[in-house]
Amino acid sequence: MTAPATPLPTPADKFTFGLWTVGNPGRDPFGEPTRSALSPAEIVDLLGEAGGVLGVNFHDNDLVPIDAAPAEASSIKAEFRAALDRTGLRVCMATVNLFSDPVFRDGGFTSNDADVRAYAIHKALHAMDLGAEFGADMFVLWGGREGVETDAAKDPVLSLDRYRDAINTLVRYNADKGFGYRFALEPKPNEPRGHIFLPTIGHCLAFIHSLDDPSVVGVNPEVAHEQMAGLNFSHAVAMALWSKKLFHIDLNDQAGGRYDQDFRFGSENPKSAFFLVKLLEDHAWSGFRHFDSHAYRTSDRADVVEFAKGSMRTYIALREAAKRWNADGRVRELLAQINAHASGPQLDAAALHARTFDRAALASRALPYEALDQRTVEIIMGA
Ligand code: GLT
Ligand code: MN
Ligand code: MN
Repeated sequence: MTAPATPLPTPADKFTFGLWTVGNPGRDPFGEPTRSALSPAEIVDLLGEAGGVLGVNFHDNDLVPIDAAPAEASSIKAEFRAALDRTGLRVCMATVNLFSDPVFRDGGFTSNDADVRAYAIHKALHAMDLGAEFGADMFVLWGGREGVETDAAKDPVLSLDRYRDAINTLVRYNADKGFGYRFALEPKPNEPRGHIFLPTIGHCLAFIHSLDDPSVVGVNPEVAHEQMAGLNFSHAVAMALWSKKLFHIDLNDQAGGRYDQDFRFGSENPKSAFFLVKLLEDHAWSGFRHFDSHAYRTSDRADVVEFAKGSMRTYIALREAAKRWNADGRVRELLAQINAHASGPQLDAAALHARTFDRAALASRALPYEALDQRTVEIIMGA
């Protein structure tokens, strides 16, 4: 049996990459870079080479260094724009770096220092200007430094007030300027802080309802981040979908609850990646599929191109597998058996109170989940 052909990626697939992902030079906490740094324009060209990519995303300082003089900023922007024009890529999402500079050593929006909090908001407003200049309409907020190592440092309730006030300010600026951004909060439980505020999707969803205008704020779940918290990523995404708050997604992979590995999507847990893709496709989710991952530190530029291609190929292969799963005769037969009693009358307390049940009969209805899971694994493997 020959494996089914995997369609090539096209911009309609809405695949995007960050400048910091394919541009990652291979630095880690223990070692220096293993690849040479690429300019923003060179990164766009690399993505153009990968083929079928819709767009590129950036932090303010991925594009314009934090200390750049105005002339340097304009020439970087001009080169970047020329690269977008020659590759046909667009900017889909912008974000702000509130984690690299030492000024943010104790956080930005939740720093104990009012001047640092003010600077963080100022920097985010300027990052919104920059993203809007390139047509971005999605703004991600990853608060990697918003947290503590010791709970002696901050009152976490006060910190949430400060976090909320900062986001309210960005949302008001967005409305005043007519930028049309939607904001996506990205949780992570730890790293680089010992404990990060808003550690999971559930925390973010609850927090959003405290905002003055929750309508323009949603979430950006990242595979690795929920898995670091030991959670089922598809369930986190389902909660966001169910709440109509899945604004963006960061696709990558992770081997268990360790440091954030940002591996290529589907490279570590293809089965959970399958269920994620199936969930997004079954619910016709229309957002950007952003690969927030980087190539192994051992890769050279050519292998980084393979990494980018592979990320998209895996998504498409899993989407094709999900179609096969939905159409598969054996799957349908098993689902029909499993769901034979799935619908019932409307819930009514009086009727339920009075009803009698045959517990033994209910407990003996067939649930062939082993057979269903095995069939799933075989479909994923193309067996
Ligand atoms: C950083 C982090 C990512 C976030 C990026 C957006 S920055 O690379 O590890 O998960 O999505 O700020
Ligand atoms: Mn991310
Ligand atoms: Mn990550």
